[in-house]
Amino acid sequence: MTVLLGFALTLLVLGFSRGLQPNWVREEPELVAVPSKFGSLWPLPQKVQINPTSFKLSSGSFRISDSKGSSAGPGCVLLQNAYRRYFEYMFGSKKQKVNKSGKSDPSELSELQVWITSADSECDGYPSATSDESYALSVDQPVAVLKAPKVWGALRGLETFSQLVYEDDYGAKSINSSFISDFPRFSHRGVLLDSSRHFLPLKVILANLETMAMNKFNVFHWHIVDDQSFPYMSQTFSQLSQKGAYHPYSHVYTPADVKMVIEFARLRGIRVIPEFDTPGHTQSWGKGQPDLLTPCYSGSQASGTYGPVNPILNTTYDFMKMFFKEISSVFPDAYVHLGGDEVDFTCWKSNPDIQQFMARQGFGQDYTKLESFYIQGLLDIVTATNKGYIVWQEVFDNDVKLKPDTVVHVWMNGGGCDKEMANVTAAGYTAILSAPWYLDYVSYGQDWQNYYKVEPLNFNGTEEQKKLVIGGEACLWGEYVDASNLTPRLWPRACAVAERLWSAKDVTDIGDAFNRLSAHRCRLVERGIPAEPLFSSFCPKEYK
Ligand code: CP6
Repeated sequence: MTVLLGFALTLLVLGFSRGLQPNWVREEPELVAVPSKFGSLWPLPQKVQINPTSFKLSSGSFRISDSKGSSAGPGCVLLQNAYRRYFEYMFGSKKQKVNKSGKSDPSELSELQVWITSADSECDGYPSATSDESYALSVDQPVAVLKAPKVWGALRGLETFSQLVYEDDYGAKSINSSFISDFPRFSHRGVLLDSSRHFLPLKVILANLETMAMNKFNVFHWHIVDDQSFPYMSQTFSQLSQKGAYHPYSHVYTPADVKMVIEFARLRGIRVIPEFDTPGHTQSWGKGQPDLLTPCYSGSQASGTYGPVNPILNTTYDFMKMFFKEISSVFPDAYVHLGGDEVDFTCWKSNPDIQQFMARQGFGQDYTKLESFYIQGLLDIVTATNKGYIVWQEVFDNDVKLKPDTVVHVWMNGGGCDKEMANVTAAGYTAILSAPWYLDYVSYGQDWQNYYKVEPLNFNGTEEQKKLVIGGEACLWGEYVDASNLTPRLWPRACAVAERLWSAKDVTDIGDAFNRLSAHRCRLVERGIPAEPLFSSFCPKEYK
């Protein structure tokens, strides 16, 4: 038996090596990364001019400092933190001797001055959907200057500056004379992580936020709870995580944990948008909140299993009122994500009380009407907490009455989602796109190129409609992802989405993207992020 199997395998291997490969092996392009004229910049800034003149940077004398006219001074913790962070990314954490000769070397760049130009730097605020992330960077003698209206632009510009620094052939840090002016194409550039299918330790979430900042992402969509577990520790309903988390102490996010995520993200110009997905995807809620879920029936008997949130009880809405009141005060962002996806009607259909309610309301057999009834109630509750909301596309598809500033999150049909984008924006709603960017789905080869080639505005619609597309999100659902594989699965594949959402529409040269992304990925590895390789390659500093 073993011999036979071995023989069959040998044949298979021989077959493959004789050119009988399936075409997914042969189609792999033979790309070798070569230097791009844009170096390792990622995502590519809107306007880039890199000149041949180069300056040396020495860790002993180089400084990042507040410019004289800046509205953010030494008291701006956000900027001081960022200066330290980027100094270490450029030079490492080892202190080197200060150059005490006093003579200034004309080929050396000694300073980067950061100049916040608007009277309100927003240093102590939270980033928002309308934050100004623009900046202008001039790298020239005698000092480099980074000008930005707000701290958010300064953060993006510091990342860009750090990406311009390279090691010359003798190992000395250098930077070329450069002029860059930059701003994002889309304002909503997100990454979804799912901490319910697997608990994600705080360290993993923070490392991901750090990597998001390196790619100018600005929204962390925290799909924090789902069917499988409820790791959010609620202060109002402690039983939810007590009973619903994988482990009541080790696999929960305490209020202090959540605060830390929010502050860590803020310091990097990243919004934290939590998703509390209802009425479906709520099995874990039921464990700590009796009567919240719908009892399913088999025949005339309750079967002991539960379905979506029970939409016909007043207690459901009382609970949601208190729960979202807490959420609205814990999470500072102006938006919460309310889910509303993939509601399975089987259980609702089986329940006699629900059937009776349907009849009384005149819903007939149309369970989308019941779903809408629930969502409508929920939206009113959340509106009363002064938050805006994002919902998955089904909520729009089911004709729920939405506030005009509702954001509809399009996730279905991958490349065939153009119709949905057209419909959502034709109805006047803002949209974010995720359908082509499900990064938990893995396949052989350079799938980043498929993410890269997406053009979010390639749907039939007016200019007015296109303006309603505020961005997109790369989604890493958690069924097959935990702390062991999250980072290399997400990076550098999410980088493709980052550039599509930040850079100009005509930045589509896949060869140049490959060259820059190869170098950018090596930089991620150098910075301690275990990002997977794009293809056969080596990094200058991978051997340690
Ligand atoms: N979980 C939740 C999921 C998904 C959705 N919502 C999902 C569906 C299809 C694919 C991947 C993920 N795992 N809550 C849909 C938005 Cl292919």
